[in-house]
Amino acid sequence: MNLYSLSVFIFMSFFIISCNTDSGEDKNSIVITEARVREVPGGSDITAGYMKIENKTPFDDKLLNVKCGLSQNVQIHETYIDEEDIAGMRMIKSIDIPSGEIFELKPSGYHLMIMGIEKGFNEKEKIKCELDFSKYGKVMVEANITGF
Ligand SMILES: [Cu+2]
Repeated sequence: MNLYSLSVFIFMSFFIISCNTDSGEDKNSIVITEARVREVPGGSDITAGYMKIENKTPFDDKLLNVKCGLSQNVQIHETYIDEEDIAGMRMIKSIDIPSGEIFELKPSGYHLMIMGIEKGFNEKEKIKCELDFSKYGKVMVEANITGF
């Protein structure tokens, strides 16, 4: 059993609160809603980010890369269950987002792993993130900070 993965998984399982962020209704665009980052508990330099990504463009696209304020190191993670029913998570290179579909990054599923956070932040702040898509290019989003 990977204790680290398990503890992070349990830790994230408690995080089920979501907040709304600004949403665009533009046709032919990629629309991000409910972007949020979990507040960092004392002593930790790692947290998770979640959001909904709606591909309103006529082409299938791919999320390739994410950058966020406060951290130089953001990974796209998936959660998996192994043969022994143990949950873990691992980095993946990209997420396919077909035209017309909504892909949700959520607790216990796909998520952003924001690592190496340089300082703590609290719920009054917002975190700017930049998402880079294969065809659509870059999308800026402001993520709310949420607590437990
Ligand atoms: Cu992760």
